[in-house]
Amino acid sequence: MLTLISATPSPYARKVRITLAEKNIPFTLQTEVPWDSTTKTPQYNPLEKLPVLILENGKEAVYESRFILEYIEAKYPDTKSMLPPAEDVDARLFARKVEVLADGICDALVLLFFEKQRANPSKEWQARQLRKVDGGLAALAKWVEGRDYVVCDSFGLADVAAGSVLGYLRVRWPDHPWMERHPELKAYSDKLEERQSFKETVPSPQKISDKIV
Ligand SMILES: N[C@@H](CCC(=O)N[C@@H](CS)C(=O)NCC(=O)O)C(=O)O
Repeated sequence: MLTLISATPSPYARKVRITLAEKNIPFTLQTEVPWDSTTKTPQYNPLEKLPVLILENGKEAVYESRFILEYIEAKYPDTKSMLPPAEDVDARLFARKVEVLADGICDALVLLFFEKQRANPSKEWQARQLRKVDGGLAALAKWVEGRDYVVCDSFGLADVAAGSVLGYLRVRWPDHPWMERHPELKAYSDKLEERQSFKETVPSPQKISDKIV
């Protein structure tokens, strides 16, 4: 059986959990805090980040959410595909572009989260990251306008990635005005959160016990 090292607030890990659930691939969920000294993450990923997908042999692992999703898509061809048909090259590339943008918003949010905890947070650095978040959300809002799913009118990779970052915003950034600014994005996210795979993976904060250096 596969094992996924995951953290409850992680939008990156949620992408993998949603995908495994949508594809009905069984796995053991191993919940950790990647910043704590007890995490097993460095044993499998020299970059010390989760999610990490430990393969069935229990020894090898793949990491980096984007690559894990690619791995699952390639290795489990008999499961529901998260990508448009192979002949629709542009739709496939667009789905991946949406994932790049959604992950980039997550990256900026994570940087902001940790900057806020520093003794003297840099206003300029925070403004720069917030610009990326707001610019990314505005682009996402245009793509989802009037649609239930971003690509090809069916649920797939782009929605996994977009839905994960929007769910992360709800939990970690409840004061961010994205829902008022982009009602279409809120409607899209609300609809996604009704799916079973999303209900099973609603993010929640975690307590970091060790000091991060
Ligand atoms: N680009 C990576 C980002 C993963 C990531 O930043 N994970 C965080 C948890 S949400 C982590 O493990 N951070 C620990 C660290 O950066 O050392 C992915 O998509 O998997």
